[in-house]
Amino acid sequence: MTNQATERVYLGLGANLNAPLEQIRKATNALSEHAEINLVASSSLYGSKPMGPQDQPDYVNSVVAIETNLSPLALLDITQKIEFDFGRVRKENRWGPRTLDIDIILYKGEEIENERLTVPHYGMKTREFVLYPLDEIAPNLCLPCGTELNALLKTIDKNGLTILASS
Ligand code: ROI
Repeated sequence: MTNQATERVYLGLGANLNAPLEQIRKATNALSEHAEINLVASSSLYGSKPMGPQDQPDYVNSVVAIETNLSPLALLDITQKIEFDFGRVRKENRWGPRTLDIDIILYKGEEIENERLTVPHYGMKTREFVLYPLDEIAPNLCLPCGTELNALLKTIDKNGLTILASS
């Protein structure tokens, strides 16, 4: 039996430009093909309303679980390289549309705080497009702060979140 909270790493994927469904599928593939990443679960692909400015397309979001011996920052280098390979341009507008976003949501039950990375992801507790896909692949998960995923889900509206496709 593996302990999903302390052995797994959870990544949130999001895209709302350039055929976002395909972006998420290809990014998931790129992760699974990496020699030091073992993809162990991936959620359905969800359609979600944009958080932030509404004058941008709806998003496609998913959450995947991986097992890896990579350090958090080595993993961040890899996820950022995949983002850039997929044509992501880091613009000034933090809340604007994007071709591909890969966020480290949870890393083996650890709390990480440095200038490049904050884990758990600072927005995860309020984002329906993270919590519901996460629940699909890690039901009954407990966050490092002790909060139960089930308790968070009770407080977060689905806000039109829909399943678009299986992974
Ligand atoms: N909104 C949704 N629905 N999904 C995202 O992945 C997402 N990513 C972002 C912002 C701009 C906050 N809004 C989002 O970076």
